[in-house]
Amino acid sequence: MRRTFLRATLVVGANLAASALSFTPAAAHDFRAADLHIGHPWTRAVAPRAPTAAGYMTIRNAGSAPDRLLGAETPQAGKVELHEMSMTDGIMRMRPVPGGIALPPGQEVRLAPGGLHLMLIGPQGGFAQGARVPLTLVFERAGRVEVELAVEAAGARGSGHDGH
Ligand SMILES: [Cu+2]
Repeated sequence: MRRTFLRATLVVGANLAASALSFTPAAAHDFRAADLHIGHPWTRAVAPRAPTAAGYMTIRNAGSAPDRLLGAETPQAGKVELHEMSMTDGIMRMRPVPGGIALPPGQEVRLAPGGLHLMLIGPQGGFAQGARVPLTLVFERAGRVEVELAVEAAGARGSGHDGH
């Protein structure tokens, strides 16, 4: 009995931690390409006929030269666009980012819910929680970089909690 109670408490604690944006997950996965560090690329589970899915990650440019994310591709969606959210007349809208996402040297850029994100148009066959979606990021300087989006729960808001 006591053991069961303890376990339930731990689950509650994990959920609270996952709701904090600063939470650094044990399950995070990272990719490096030259001077770029790509932290925990993730997306949400979507149904087979969902029109879009969003992709999030952090990109840190540890080098001394600027770089730029020009676009992305995946075999599992019709196409991928770079989007940003902005408030217009009190309404959040998203629009394509012209010219790509600037990656200044020594800085980290966050693609996160409510801000910059990748928009996967026409995700094919849906994304199941726990799966990985292969993604090629195309950078001006670093070139093509292969990463994987971790598919998290449909309602996931922050980075990195994979639900186990
Ligand atoms: Cu979008």
